[in-house]
Amino acid sequence: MSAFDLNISYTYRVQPVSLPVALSVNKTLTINADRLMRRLADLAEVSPIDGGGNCRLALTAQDKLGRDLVMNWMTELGLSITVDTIGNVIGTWDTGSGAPVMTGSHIDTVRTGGRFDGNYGVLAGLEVIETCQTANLELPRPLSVTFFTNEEGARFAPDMLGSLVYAGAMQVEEALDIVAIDGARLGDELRTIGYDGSTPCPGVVPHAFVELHIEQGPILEAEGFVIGAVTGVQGISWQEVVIEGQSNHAGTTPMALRHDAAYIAARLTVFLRELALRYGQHQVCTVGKIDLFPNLVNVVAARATLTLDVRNTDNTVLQKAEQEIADFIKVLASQEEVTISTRQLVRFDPVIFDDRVISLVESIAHDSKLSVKTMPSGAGHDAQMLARVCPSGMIFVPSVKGISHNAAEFTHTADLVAGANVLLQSMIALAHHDFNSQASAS
Ligand code: HGY
Ligand code: MN
Ligand code: MN
Repeated sequence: MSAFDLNISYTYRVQPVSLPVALSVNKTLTINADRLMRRLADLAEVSPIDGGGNCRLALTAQDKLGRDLVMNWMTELGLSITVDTIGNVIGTWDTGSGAPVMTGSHIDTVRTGGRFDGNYGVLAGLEVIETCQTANLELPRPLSVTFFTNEEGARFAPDMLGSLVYAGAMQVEEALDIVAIDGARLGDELRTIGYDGSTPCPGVVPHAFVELHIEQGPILEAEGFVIGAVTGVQGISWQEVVIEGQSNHAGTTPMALRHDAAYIAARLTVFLRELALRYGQHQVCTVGKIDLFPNLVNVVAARATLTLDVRNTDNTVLQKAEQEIADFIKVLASQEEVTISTRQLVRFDPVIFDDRVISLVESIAHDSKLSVKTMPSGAGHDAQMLARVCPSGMIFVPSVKGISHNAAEFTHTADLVAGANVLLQSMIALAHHDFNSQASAS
């Protein structure tokens, strides 16, 4: 199986059971909003970009600074901290016994990252633990908060890499040899920033995993909901396409004699947009990265290297889209007399979260008088990898105008606090829940 042929078919469907929300949910307990907002502001100061966002590409010096800050907070809370062989960092409050209830997300960003994507889920997890500690809550299980390595996949593909290795779906040796878009080897970068840990992967299997994240889309805001009880994550297909044309003089070469890689890349980009519009529903296609060679004003481009990001909640439709794109590439290559090669960077099937966790999030939101909508996630998340090994789910809060992967990313404080309180109650309830029996330990 190639490193990136991750087309692991996956079903983790259990019979829908409704968890009694009354399960030891300590309803009077709430998080400390000022403390959460202060930590979000402090982390946003680490490698800021214009407009209030961040650029902390995975395993760069900037990522290290963010990691160091969050690890300091974990240390201040007296958590036992592990760094594993792919650089995932896990802080655990060792209360109770047995497998922990885990939350977490990521603190690496894209180049135009917002301050909430990933960061919010990690810092809310820290806040939940500190709230429980301060209340001297007696919990039957430990609570862990994790930041996973390279969730974004913007520098090293695939995305959600740290949680993929944590869940045992990729060998760490394979992951360490991945080469970045800038040519660096992942294992070398991990060592350079000092996060080449020794804790083995796959990691400890959590009792349950729940991730809090901004929606990064327009739905919750447009429909007036505060909480999203996430049902799963859509399928993701990333490819790198290399078009080998022929450099030539921009002024002297007749149009009929050109093998123009830039023009062919443009035709492929238009084809993807038109395919997504033709399919409608959940189909999305993006060409996010195009590199031309020699990339000069008066030279017909010899080579174009571009990335295709194609997603759908329905795997069959996603496969149909992939096939259509492959067929079009073949037609383009013969029409334009060029060679076009493709390399699969990522292929993740759609993931369905555990009904018991979905219904727990829903009922806690209801119980807290928060409007809640069940919905799939358009973005990939670490929870989709943890779902391979334990009951997992996610909580969404609205993104203003649905903007993300953009410094203008914003979520109102009241919604951030509401989401963190739903995470608090969810983790407490999960700590008390015995998945092997209908009744729950009260
Ligand atoms: O690509 C994604 O969906 C995520 O932001 N890594
Ligand atoms: Mn994210
Ligand atoms: Mn992201």
